[in-house]
Amino acid sequence: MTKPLLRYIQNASKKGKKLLSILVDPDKTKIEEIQIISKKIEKLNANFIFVGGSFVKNGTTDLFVKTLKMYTKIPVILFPGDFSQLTNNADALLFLSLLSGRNPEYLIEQQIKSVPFLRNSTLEIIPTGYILIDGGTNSSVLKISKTTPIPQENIQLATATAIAGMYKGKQLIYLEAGSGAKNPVNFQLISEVKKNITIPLIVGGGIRTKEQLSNAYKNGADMVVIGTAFENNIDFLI
Ligand code: 1GP
Repeated sequence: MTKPLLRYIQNASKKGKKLLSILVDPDKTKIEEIQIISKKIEKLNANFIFVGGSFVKNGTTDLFVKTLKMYTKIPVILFPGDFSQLTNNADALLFLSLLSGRNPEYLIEQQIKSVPFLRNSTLEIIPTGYILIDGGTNSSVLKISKTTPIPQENIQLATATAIAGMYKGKQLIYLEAGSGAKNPVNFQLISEVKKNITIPLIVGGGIRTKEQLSNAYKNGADMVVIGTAFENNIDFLI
């Protein structure tokens, strides 16, 4: 895989090559399980492994990613719930701003807190506009961020938020229904956002079937992120 990873994602998006990322949460996965999980992720031909979660204990991510790196060459991208989850053992970081929310903690405070670490870090930093869409459950990200998601039917607001993110210089837009969402991001919303941005689009939250995965791709997702379905039925995509 060519580095930097953002370039790889941009090229894939231009060529219409669809990308898959598997999300693993250090809070839910034991270190001893990493070897077997890495094999399964390789079998799926996933392009990236995302590591992160809402309730990860301080210091856990470092050893977790280090161990992951012992068993797989798939690039690891941090998808942190907060700045304590940063580690140089990963390849890149989604530098998230929660654009759908109005909580300064996740718009700028966490980002400032990460600076002392990032100034001396080797991580590739990827500015990412993170947009929460109502997935029909009170997901961890909603509880932690104390923000209101955009309703699925408010396609106009979701699209304007994504465009504003692009104008602000974000390199990726991530439409998130929340981990374990009852309803994944609806296809009209994906399609409308995709039509209106020129940067790659990530979609995640509540995708549990091959059909939902291919619908997300068909409607414009350049990358799909799957976590819960992989945890529950590790073979569902094979
Ligand atoms: C959550 O988008 C990811 O941040 C993945 O969601 O766990 O529902 O697959 P799931």
